[in-house]
Amino acid sequence: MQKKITIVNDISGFGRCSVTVALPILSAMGISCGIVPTAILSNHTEYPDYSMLDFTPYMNEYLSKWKKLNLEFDGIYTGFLGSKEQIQIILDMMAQFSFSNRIVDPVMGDHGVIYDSYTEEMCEGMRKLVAQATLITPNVTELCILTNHAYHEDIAISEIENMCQSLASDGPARIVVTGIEKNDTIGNAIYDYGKFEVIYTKKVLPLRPGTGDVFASIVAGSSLHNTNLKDAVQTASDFIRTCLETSKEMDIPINDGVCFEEHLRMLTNLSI
Ligand code: PXL
Repeated sequence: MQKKITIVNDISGFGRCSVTVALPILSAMGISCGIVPTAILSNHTEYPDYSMLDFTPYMNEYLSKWKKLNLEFDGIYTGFLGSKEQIQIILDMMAQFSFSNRIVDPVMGDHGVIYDSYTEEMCEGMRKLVAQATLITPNVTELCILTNHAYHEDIAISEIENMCQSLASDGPARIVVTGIEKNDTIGNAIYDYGKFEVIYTKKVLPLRPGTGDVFASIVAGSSLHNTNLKDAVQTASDFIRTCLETSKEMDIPINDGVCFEEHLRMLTNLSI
């Protein structure tokens, strides 16, 4: 049976992030995707200027039609949210559609900085959403926000493990912490039902926006395919390293994100 996932994320018209990353990656992984847009942007917010239409007022009507169609999914995968009200809408969706895989990428910030559009109330709401997830993929900044831990450079691995344990105690049993920078390597920590380990890969500069979306999309697809979490993380980090090398060779502007199109075939046989 083909697996089906609902992607709840923004549509950024340009700049390889959110839906324009999740849809091709999950499709390449053989998963059928439904889309619930949270916002429509001309381009992502790392560019100097952008326009954004918040989709909140349309979401309940949109989802009522899905309900009428009796749509059923194996999973939900949420990313960038456009308003605090969307958190309750997603919690209601989780109750109504009973997704067995609930993957939350708590997109809130990076490198110690919270994104422009994120308020403290939204961070609070994100803590509630994360508590309902089966798997989450925060970066180090987001892990700190979720656990009310002060962010600092050179965070110790033991601090990351403690934060994972505290989040998992009343929330997701599986956590992948992305982008742990250590000299010329990048680590990804895996917390899988109490077992904790970190795998490192060579850092390919420059780092690019949308990398977290590529990572979370592969981990989400692997979760639907019941792939072992460590193997999923290894696949995601190998894929990203390859794509970052190509992005550099092709001289893709940093804000245009991770050039993944050339390598999608690396993901097509994973489910077989
Ligand atoms: O990649 C995360 C992301 C998602 N959506 C929007 C963003 C960003 C990061 O900048 O701006 C709109």
